[in-house]
Formats: sequence, C-alpha cells, structure tokens
Amino acid sequence: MSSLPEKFNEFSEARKNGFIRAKELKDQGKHIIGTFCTYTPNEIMHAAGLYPVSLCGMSEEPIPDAEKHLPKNLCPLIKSSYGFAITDKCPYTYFADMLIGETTCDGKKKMYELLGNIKNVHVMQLPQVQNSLTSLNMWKSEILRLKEVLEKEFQVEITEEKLKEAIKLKNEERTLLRSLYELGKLEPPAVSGYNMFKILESTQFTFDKKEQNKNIKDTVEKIKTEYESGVRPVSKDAKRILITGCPIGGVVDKIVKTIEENEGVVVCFENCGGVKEKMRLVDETKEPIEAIAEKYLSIGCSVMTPNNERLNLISQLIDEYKVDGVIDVVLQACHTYSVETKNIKDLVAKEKEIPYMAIETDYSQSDIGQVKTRITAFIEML
Ligand code: BJ8
Repeated sequence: MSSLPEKFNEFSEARKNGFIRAKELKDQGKHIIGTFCTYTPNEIMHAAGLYPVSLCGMSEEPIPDAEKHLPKNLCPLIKSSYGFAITDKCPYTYFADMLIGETTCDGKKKMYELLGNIKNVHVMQLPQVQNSLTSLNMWKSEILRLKEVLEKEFQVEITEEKLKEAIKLKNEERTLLRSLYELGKLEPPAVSGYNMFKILESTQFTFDKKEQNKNIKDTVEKIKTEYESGVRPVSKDAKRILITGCPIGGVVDKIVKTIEENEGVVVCFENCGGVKEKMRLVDETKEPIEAIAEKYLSIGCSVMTPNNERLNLISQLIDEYKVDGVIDVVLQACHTYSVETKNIKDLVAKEKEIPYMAIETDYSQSDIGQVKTRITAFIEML
C-alpha cells in the first residue's frame, strides 16, 4: 500500500492521469460531459451512464488566446476555460461530447454562447433566489429538461432506480470528503490544507467513482492512524485560516502554499470544491428529481440574491473549526464575490470579531510578491 506522501502525490496527479482514462472511455464508446459549475447536478449524468468532468480553467496558459475574443478585464476562470476550448489544449474539453452550463454570473453565461459555436452546449436556467417555491419549481423543471436532453442525445433511459443509485454514490462521495475535511477541526489539524485541497480537487477528474471512494476512505483512515500514533504534519502554533470566495484551483499555490509556508494552516475551504457543495446531501427518501433540485438550489454562491446560505455557513464553520482568521479570495473582475466582501467582512470582523482579509488576484504570477506580503502580515497579526 502506498505511503501517505505517495497517496497525496497520486491525488495531485489526478487531473493529468484522468486524461488517459478519458481517452480509454472514448475508445470504448462512452460519453464525456464537460461541466463548469457546482450547480450542475452530476447525479443526472451518472444515472445516464455518462462521465462528467470539470472544465473550469485553472491555468493562465490559454488566456492570451482567449483574450483574442474576450475582454482582458474578465475573470481568469472564464478566460482560461474558454481559451482551453478554442485551442484544444485541454484533453477533457477536446473529448467532451457535450458541455453543460448554468446561468450563473454574466461572464460565464456569455461564454456559453460563444462555446456554442464550437461545441454542443446545453445551458440550464438557474434561478437566482433561494427559499422560494417558484425558484424550486423552475429549477426542478430545468433538471427534468436536462434529463430529457441527455436521454435524447445519448439514446439512454434515466430511470428512477438509476437516479437513486447515482444519488447514493454521490452522497457517499460527499460523506467521505466530509470525513476528510473534518480532519481540519483537530488541533492541530491532521492534514495540511494544501493536501486536503488536492484530494478534494481530484474528485472532479476521477471517472471511476467507486474506486475513488475506496481510495479516499483508505487515505482518511491512514491519516487518522498516523495522527493517533502521534504524527503531527502541522505545527500546533499554526494560525487557523478559513478560505472563502471564488474557486481557487488556479491560485492554490499562490494562496494556500503561501499561507502554509508562513505559519498558517488552511483548516477549512468554504468555497466551491470545499464545504459549500458537500455539506448538504441529496435526500435519499424523497422523489429523486425533487431531492436533487432542493439540494443544488441551496448552494450558497454569490450569484444568489440574497446569499444568506453563504453567511450562515461561514458563521457555522468559524465556530466549528476554531478559525483565527478568514481570507476571502476574489478572482479579478468577479463582481458578485467582490460586492459580497462587504457582507462577509461585516460578519467576520464585526459579529465574529476575528480578522478578515480579501485578496483580489488572477492566474498570473505578477502579484505573487504582493500577495505574499499581505498574507504574511495578516498571519503575523493573528
Ligand atoms: S457555484 S462560485 S462554480 S458560479 S466564473 S462567479 S469566479 S466571475 S466560478 Fe462559480 Fe458555480 Fe458559483 Fe461555484 Fe466569479 Fe469567475 Fe463568475 Fe465564478
């Protein structure tokens, strides 16, 4: 059995290793679906025997190509995703038989229109208000529409039984990932934030969910056993940071590594890829489409108005993870998260009375020095 550092390395390599698996699946006549958002109800694809994979761009490499069509002053996640699609530089985008988007932020919405010129794109109309029956009914009908589109496109039948199986599988993944990220509650945490993030992230590129779930279970058990035998991968004096804001796949080294190289440790990721989506399971006792609709509509992204779910979740996590400080990561030109920094700051600094800092950044290396200086000063102050 591999050692823990080897295991962490395997999870870090998941994106690259998945390329080969994607090619094998294509050779076997299977279909790959590209997704861009946490609101995408992956259960529907799994129930259809399709293979969803995240196409959110996390590298600056294709951005110059994207800027030939898109404004420079746009979110790097959008530019990177689009750049990969038009240059065929990402094997997942290249192999994808269909792309699924949602009407989330304006930049993404308009990108899907452009992607429609080169790929088969299906856009789901996402309501922007939660806790409303009208929204829930609309989202439910959008999920049903997705089901019908996939059934027609790929000549499959998505039965209630298959949906229930898919719900179970995804719930199992969420529960296992919860057992992983809850290791951040320990004092000191049993795993660094960087390694935790890499495991969480790997699930977006792993096609064989049963094998993946087993692997995560083994890893969590191994981490726990080592911790119980006295191994401490994180110093007990490290300052406990909660990360919130935009998805950070493209800036994880810049932000998380810098925190952890400067006497901090990320104990909790509230943002997409972290707790935000995994906290709530799909209710297995309800009618599947209704249960899926309820679960996904409750995700607290800044495209929702108001976005009380995010505030409530952050408040709860600060207490549960005994957080010393909150860092809110805003990707350049992300207006919804940027405007929401005011509410988050009020909650963290005024109500919870702990330090808060917002960092606006992009995928370039140009602000590394500045980001490092700010993070170091923030941690010193805690
Ligand atoms: S559920 S966070 S994955 S929309 S693309 S909103 S960073 S300007 S990614 Fe997102 Fe779904 Fe919400 Fe999560 Fe801002 Fe960039 Fe838009 Fe972004």
